[in-house]
Amino acid sequence: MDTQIPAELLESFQEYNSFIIIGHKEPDGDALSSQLALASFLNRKGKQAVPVSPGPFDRKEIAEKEKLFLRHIPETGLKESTLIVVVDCSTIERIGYLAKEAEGYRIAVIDHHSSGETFGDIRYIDPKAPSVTSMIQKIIEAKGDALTSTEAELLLFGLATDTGFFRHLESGTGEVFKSAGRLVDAGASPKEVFSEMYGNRSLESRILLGKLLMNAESLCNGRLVFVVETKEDVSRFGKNSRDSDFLYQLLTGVENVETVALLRYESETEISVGLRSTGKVDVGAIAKDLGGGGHKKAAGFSSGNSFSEIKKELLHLLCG
Ligand SMILES: [Mn+2]
Repeated sequence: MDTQIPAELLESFQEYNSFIIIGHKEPDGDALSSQLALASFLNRKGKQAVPVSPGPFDRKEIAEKEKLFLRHIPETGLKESTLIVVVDCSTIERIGYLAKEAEGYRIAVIDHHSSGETFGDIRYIDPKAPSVTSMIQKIIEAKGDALTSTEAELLLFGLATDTGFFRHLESGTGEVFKSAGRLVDAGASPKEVFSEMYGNRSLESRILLGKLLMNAESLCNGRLVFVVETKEDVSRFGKNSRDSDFLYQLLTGVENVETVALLRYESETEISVGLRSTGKVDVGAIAKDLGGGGHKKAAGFSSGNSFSEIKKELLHLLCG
């Protein structure tokens, strides 16, 4: 039985006239598409809805969308009549500096993460939802509204992002395909969404991929694959050449592998760690223990430790 949309949320979409729609920092296709589709829906209902994102828009497939977002909550002084909607965030920290700007507003949360802290005044949380865009689709369809083709395209983009173009879905998820079918009928093109997500990459991004693969390490009798993107890689190829989805796709396909860890130099004081599981290991729980978060099969955290210290930590947790 999936989670129903709280009546309070649907009522607030009627009652309020002004909405600020916020997604997480380092945005992805699910967060941004959820924001844009919900804003589009509310705007055509005669409301004023503004998408705000803390950025940065580093991921290649979303760079084009940056211009559609404000980077700060507009100072209108209308806190009482404005509802903030936070999407795809398990904690308020995920919206970065916007958390401070959001103080004093009423907040609704729409999210599908299984872990996190309770925040916000109205909460629509469905850990079974494959993406937040699928929850937004439910909201739009709840009152029998038809989707516009732009909304349908956005919603398919978000769904495709969080399901790895449907390859993370298991049996019993026929509903997801039925709702995807409605998106395609409403004008979304899987072909276009696919090339938006995976096409148009630089040759540098492929060379970086080759270099990372060359240096990938097999640990714990092959159960863990460990990849490091060094400071030198970042200065040679730039962060725009990153294509982690494709790297994970290749490495989770290695025989006997249970976890893939991708460590990347972000700055002198920060290394980001992405974790992917083929199913046996709950990387969401591991990331949470180390100060991050995510899902059972895809999670991450940031660390101030060195590459070798993080490696030691992960070996202890995953191979102990
Ligand atoms: Mn998501």
